[in-house]
Amino acid sequence: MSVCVVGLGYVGLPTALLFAQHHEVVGVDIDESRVDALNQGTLPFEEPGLPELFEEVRENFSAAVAPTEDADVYVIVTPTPLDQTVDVADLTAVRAAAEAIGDVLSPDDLVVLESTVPPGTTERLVVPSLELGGLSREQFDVAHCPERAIPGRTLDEVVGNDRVVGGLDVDAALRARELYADVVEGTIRTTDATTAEFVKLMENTHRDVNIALANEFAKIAEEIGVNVHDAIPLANEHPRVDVLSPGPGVGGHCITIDPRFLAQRTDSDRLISVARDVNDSMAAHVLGLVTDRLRGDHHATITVLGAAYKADVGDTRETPALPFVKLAENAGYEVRVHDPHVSEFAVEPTELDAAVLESDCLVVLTGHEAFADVDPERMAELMDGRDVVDARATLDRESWESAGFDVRVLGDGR
Ligand code: SAJ
Repeated sequence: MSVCVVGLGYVGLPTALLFAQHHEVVGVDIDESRVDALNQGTLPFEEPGLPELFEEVRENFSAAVAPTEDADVYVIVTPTPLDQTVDVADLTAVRAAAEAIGDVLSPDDLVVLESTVPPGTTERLVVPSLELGGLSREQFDVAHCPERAIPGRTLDEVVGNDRVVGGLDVDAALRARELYADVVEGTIRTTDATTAEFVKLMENTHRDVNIALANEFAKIAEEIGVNVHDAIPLANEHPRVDVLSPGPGVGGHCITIDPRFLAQRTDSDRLISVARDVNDSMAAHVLGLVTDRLRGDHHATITVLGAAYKADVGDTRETPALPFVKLAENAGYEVRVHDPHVSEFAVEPTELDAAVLESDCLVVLTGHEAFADVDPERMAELMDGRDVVDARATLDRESWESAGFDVRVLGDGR
């Protein structure tokens, strides 16, 4: 069997390389430089295990800028961003991929959509786009198999997690299940395409709403004089409670966006929309903690530790650091950003010592393990101020306080 994976991003490329352990795979991307680099043996981003897998499957994998007609199976893994002007999914890339596949599609081929989409998209957009190539719906199979992998553990999760496959009909679901069974060790459940689309959006919306709840608990704890980081583990001892961790907001390409894909299809989204707003409000809340520390000195210099959207990854998509930096700059602060995982991050300087030199306040926005190892004594030598706001409860408070710092942790009202 020959597989063509369209979209070589954070999920598409690892998935394509996993398929290449079993099949001939052509990976397609509109970014010519990415295609050239891959054909010359260079990976476009970091992901644990990916270099080793790439090396192993090089003979079975090639990259191209357009789908090949030789494939029997096509998998679409293109981005589905939010069109911010109208708050609905921008399905341009999915439509373009389906139309390009439609041009080369043969009878009996299988097309699988992995991209996260609003309910109904597989049936109402993917199928008609494929049909533009000349075949009709009865001549090919279509299924939706939403990805469930978390960046930083993509390979382990693609292989290990259970999956849901929704077919436009039973045959399509069974064929798609067979395809994924080559690489997925978890259980693969079959359903219809729209249910599979809904399931994916429910998963990320569930996480967003639960993070919002943790963030609201953090704000309440500050008001009532309690440390939420003491309270959460105690609440989580209840067998049916699992409170997540508060933070400066929710980032990443999925959780910030997917709840809106549900909202665009319904008016029954009150809780979902409020949760989004709560999470979006956290950058301003953290800035409020900073302003309290700096006692209104709006000319102070702030050093942000962490540009990535979450711990120990180099991914800055939808990072809460960006709104925080914008708000802080608008308030008059000079802001520097340091992130050891994000070398290309546009804000200079990126070296820690230079970033903190003569700074008045440190603000931890990402819980990178590396930040737990930062030496507070060294920071005290370099900085002018002694204020720290830790929005991820990452630093060892005692050692920073012994070095003379005044540490404020998000959610600690004591
Ligand atoms: N976060 C918190 N508190 C928490 C957990 C997370 O503030 O307790 C923040 C993180 O710092 C980050 C954001 O939420 O900014 C999202 O991080 P995440 O680790 O929860 O999720 P993602 O976006 O990296 O990956 C999610 C996963 N979905 C779920 O866990 C339901 C992943 O399984 C999906 O495959 C992925 O979205 C996707 O592509 O849809």
